[in-house]
Amino acid sequence: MSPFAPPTASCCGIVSAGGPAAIAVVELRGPATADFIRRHLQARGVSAANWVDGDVRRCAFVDASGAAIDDVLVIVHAGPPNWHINVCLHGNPWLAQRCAELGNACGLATLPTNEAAGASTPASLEAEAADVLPSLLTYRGVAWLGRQVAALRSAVEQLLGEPATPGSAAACREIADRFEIVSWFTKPLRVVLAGPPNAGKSALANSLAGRPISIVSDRPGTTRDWTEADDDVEGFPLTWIDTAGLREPADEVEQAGAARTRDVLRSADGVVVVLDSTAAANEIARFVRCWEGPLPMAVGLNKADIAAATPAAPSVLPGEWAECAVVISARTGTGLDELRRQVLMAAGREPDALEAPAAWSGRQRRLLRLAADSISHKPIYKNYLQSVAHPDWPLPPCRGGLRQSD
Ligand SMILES: Nc1nc2c(ncn2[C@@H]2O[C@H](COP(=O)(O)OP(=O)(O)OP(=O)(O)O)[C@@H](O)[C@H]2O)c(=O)[nH]1
Ligand SMILES: [Mg+2]
Repeated sequence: MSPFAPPTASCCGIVSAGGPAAIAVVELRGPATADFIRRHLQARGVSAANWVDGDVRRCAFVDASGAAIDDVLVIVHAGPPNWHINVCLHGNPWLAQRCAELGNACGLATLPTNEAAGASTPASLEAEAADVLPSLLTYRGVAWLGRQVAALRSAVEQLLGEPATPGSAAACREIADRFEIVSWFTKPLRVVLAGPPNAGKSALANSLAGRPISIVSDRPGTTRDWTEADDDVEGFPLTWIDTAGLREPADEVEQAGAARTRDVLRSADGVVVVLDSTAAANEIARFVRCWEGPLPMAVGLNKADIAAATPAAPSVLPGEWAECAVVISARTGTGLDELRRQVLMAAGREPDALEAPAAWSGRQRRLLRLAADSISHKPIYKNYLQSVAHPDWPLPPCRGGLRQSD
């Protein structure tokens, strides 16, 4: 079926693969979807009567009595009267099953099995998005991908309507390169909290995680092994890793703890250095001098609640550390949001990039790069571009063994 052909009957089914995942996706199509929306989706914000193609809407998913079942995101691929929506639920298989059953009860037949989860070649951008949705870890990721279906299609249509120029090739490459954004939502950013003993790393880890993951004590050398906690920072998944303090080890166990900290530092995406801003300036300077890790994403000047009005720490930090220093208190929570923002910025999680069209599958990325490389052969360029937006489009003459399933 062409991705643009109106559905002939109302149907629904689970289109995400079975098994554990962050998100489960149920697809509903056809006029009877209106009944499902009326009975089972309570929009938070714009009412369903005003939804338009390309919208991503947050709703309460409720049963027939109005009792809440889940908090969901609805991607509107097509509005009334021939609705086509994806309901993105938390990845519990029971929730997806319940959603599909309630769809059936509203007169939506079960989707033909070849269109349900596991079909190897996506027939449309919508189906290709449904393949990726379950691996996204936050609703911000789901909302981003939901909007991308319309954004990618319209970017491709715009390129097809313009003369093929070097600027068009550059635009194709930019869209292809934004494929990286998928990993922002599928792989949590791993950020180590490192610093001298007693700086407040564990207290900070607990505050950031919102629950006690590490023992806090005024005895230096308390943390011996690393612990980690998942966080959702403005919709970006992130894992904080609390580590043993770094100093000349007092004993063998502490030495082993410091060695583990160095191992974790090597495999992480970045580090936040935590310093006790009430410590003597020469102690802080000595720690900075001996630091062998990467340039910090942020420096947390901790214990602001008891620090002097003008603590010594900032004045002894090298320029690059001072630039990313944030005054914080793990105890009161002061400065923690700013610290989180600083980390996101250092990791290049640019909210503006989410507004631009992006490839979200390896197939799309490869075709966009092939289109850019073929810019001087207009028919081939256009054929590759058509294939980006229409996965079932007959492929252009093969270069480099591109298969339908790539
Ligand atoms: N006033 C104040 N005290 C803090 C703050 N953060 C931590 N502390 C105290 O500082 C001491 C050390 O805190 P920890 O979190 O255990 O320090 P750590 O850096 O994990 O220490 P090690 O595990 O030994 O490396 C404890 O007594 C905490 O209560 C803060 O923001 N303000
Ligand atoms: Mg600790």
